[in-house]
Amino acid sequence: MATSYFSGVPNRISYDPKAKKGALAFKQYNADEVVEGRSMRDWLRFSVCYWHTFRGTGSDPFGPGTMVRPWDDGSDSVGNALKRVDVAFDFIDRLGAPYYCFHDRDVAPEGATLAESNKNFDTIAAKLKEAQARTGIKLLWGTANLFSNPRFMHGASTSCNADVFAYSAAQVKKAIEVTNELGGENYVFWGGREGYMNLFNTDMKRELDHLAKFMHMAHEHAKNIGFKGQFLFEPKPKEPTKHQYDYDAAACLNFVRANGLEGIVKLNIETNHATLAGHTMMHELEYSSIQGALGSIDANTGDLLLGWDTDQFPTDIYLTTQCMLVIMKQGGLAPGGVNFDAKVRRESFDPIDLFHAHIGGMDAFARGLKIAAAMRKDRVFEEIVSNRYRSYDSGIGQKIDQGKTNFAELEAYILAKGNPDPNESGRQEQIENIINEYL
Ligand code: XUL
Ligand code: CO
Repeated sequence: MATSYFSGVPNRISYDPKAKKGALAFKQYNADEVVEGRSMRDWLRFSVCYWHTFRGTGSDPFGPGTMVRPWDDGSDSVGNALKRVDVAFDFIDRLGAPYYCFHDRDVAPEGATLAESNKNFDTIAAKLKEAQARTGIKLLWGTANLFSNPRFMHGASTSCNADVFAYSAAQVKKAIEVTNELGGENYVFWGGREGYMNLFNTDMKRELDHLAKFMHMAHEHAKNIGFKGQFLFEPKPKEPTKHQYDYDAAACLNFVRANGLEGIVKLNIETNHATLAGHTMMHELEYSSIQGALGSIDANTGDLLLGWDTDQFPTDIYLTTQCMLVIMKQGGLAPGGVNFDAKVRRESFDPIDLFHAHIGGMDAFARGLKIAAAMRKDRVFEEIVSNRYRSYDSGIGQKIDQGKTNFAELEAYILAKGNPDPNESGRQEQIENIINEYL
């Protein structure tokens, strides 16, 4: 590539805790530093997302785009998309993130027909493949955009229009094939417009059955082409529809079990989606993880006062510590990773803001990783939790845990005893103080 659009930025952002405040340097993320026997690079598996970082315009419902992107001529041409690949890999390489991910339509322009779109996608995929080989940057996951084009107004695989179902299948078929060709380690299904606006015009059962059929066909195709990546659902409760079928981890896992998709689909949990569902990120992570279904995360955060999916970069150490506690407890995320499904705000329109944003997110997660490791070393929560449940370690509690008792025996036990042993304090305030001692 001739000249870089980031010539003022170091060739590789370095770990330099002594660099001046706000410098383009990591203060926490030291890729090779080993934490609990694994490098930070391998624990965190950071990924840059193409749609926000290279296609985000800064538009919102009240105004058009604000981003200044001197490499982009604003057109939907293949030439512009090819040039964007060079800029994207220059950016990701300087940042030192090992992964990226995309929707089909972020990287390549949609054509007048599916055949034309596929041709454009192939042209760009060839360039992506070459850029991956040159830089060593890998594809964390691919996905298909089944929500922007007006044809998806009623949904994709849950559309009332069977032709739209067929179109969606064809588009996903191609997106899985390209993901496979690029060595993608996962393939994500975010529901887009799979949900409803009005139950009076909706056959919910039929729509959900169609979604299940779609997923089985996707699995079948992945097997046929030898795609080894992990399938992931990305739960989100609302926006754009008022009720998305993949509402939260619980709704997704119920769908998975109800439709024989166990072992086929895990979850990609996103912070701002968790909070839109009225959950914390830690809740969604823990709920998925205890069922062996936490596959990957979309790392971002919402705004406490704005009610929509603002997709801001995560900077809150409390949040990243909670994420890392759950992720470390399950031994990591691989083949998933930490994908920044996050965008710079529309007032931050300079290219350099993209670096500050990602450096901040990576440092926040690296700090969360180190804090979580320190807590784990001291076994703070393990001891608090195991002590709290110790009544199940012997006697009647052990019998309950082992499934070796019944209502009659439990009745006899408590009648003989008179009253349960007294409860103990949950010590929540003390626990919160302990957490602050580590931050
Ligand atoms: C939408 C969202 C998507 C998915 C990929 O809220 O998070 O960008 O991550 O389709
Ligand atoms: Co997402």
